[in-house]
Amino acid sequence: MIITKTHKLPENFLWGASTSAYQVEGENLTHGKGPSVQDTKELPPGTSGLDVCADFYNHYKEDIALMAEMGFKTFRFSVAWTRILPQGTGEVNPEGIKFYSDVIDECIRHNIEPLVTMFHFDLPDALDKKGGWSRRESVDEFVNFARILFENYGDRVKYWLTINEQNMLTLVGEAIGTGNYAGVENKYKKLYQDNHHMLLAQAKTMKLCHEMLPNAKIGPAPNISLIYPASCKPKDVLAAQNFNAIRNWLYLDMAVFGRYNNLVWKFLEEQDAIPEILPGDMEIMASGHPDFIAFNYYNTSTVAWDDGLSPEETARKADQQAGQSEPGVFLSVRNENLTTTEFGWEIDPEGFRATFREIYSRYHLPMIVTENGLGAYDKLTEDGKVHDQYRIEYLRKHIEQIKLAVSEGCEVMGYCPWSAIDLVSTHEGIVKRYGFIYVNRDEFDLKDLARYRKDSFYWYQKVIETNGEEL
Ligand code: BGP
Repeated sequence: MIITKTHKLPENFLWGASTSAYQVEGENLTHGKGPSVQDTKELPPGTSGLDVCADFYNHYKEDIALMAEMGFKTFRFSVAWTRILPQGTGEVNPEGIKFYSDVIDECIRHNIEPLVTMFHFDLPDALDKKGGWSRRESVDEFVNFARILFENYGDRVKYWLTINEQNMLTLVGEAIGTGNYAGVENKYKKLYQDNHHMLLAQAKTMKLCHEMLPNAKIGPAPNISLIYPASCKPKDVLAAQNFNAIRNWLYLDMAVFGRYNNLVWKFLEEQDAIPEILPGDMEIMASGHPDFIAFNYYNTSTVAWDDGLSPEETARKADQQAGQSEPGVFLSVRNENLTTTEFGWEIDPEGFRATFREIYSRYHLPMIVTENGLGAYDKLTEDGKVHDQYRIEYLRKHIEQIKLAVSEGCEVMGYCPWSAIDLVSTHEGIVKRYGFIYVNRDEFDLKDLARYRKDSFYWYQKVIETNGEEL
């Protein structure tokens, strides 16, 4: 299909950007906040702890003012569960309730719509120690937390996201710092039982949101990206379908249709990992109904059929970065058509458009992008500038593809790249920067934490001002 004319983005398009609590706030064990698994995990080597991060906790007014200066229509941030409930359940921390209330008020004062993620990788440590999501009780623990959020912020927050990247928690939880499988006999059995509980918690929360806040909208926020077959060999296509189901469709089929994806079910049968499903569970799953699909997109993946190569050959072909291969199901390979970031992440704007098309044709719900962006070692010049042309290029190419997807009939509500401001990366410390706003600190030297506008800040300001016409 040749597109000669792109459509304009909708007038009320939600331009903004994203952060998450544990990566941006700092003050991680003060002001009444309890530890989450992010605070107790072993830090990736060479990276600083989470006690300061970007110090958003103390700079939120300045930071939101800068977002307003860029013209943000929305700001996606997450609530730290343990700032609200230090133990995950039980006693509420009034200071935590007040902090997010103030953040929300500050957004509204600047006409920025708060887009709130309830859970972004930071399970309360107290609950984790009891077994985390493996326990049935975790479902209602989450719903209890959600109810507190709806009660306290539902008068002002219209857009809610349930769980950030539940698929990544399931697929690569160890790398995120949330998975501990020591002594677990069948890792898949545990992972997909945890996953079942998260899916139940999400469905119940979406239902509760609609009951308590009839004017609010809520959706899941997985990381969705299309999987390509390594070649047009029919078996490679089957392998790509396998991984698409395991990585992507399991999560959205359940959120939208309330049913297990059949390819995933087969995979779980083969792994002896069918989760325990209690009577009534599938009715709960079917009662959720998201209003939209939020998704994070960084890059596509490419897979081949696993044809029983020798271990050496498999290692040669396997994608070192993602390392996501499943014997007999799919084998990840590098896509030689794509360039990579300086951190080795493939860059694929057209895959972004393909992902929109695929999600929309499967689910027919409005979509909002809640993460997309490029991590780099940005440098602050002596006169306080950051020339991040590479980031501008990356974002421009991705926004062009949103416009094409919209012109093809995909409903897109908004775009929130990662990240609004520099923050601590999940794996690579604070020196891997994503923000439009530079935070003056190094990995271990906190400097003065002053904020500087990067070149991308001024560029994005223009993009928003022209509703994406000027890229
Ligand atoms: C996503 C997470 C974010 C963020 C981002 C970038 O998976 O939702 O929290 O960390 O990836 O990844 P990284 O920080 O590893 O560069």
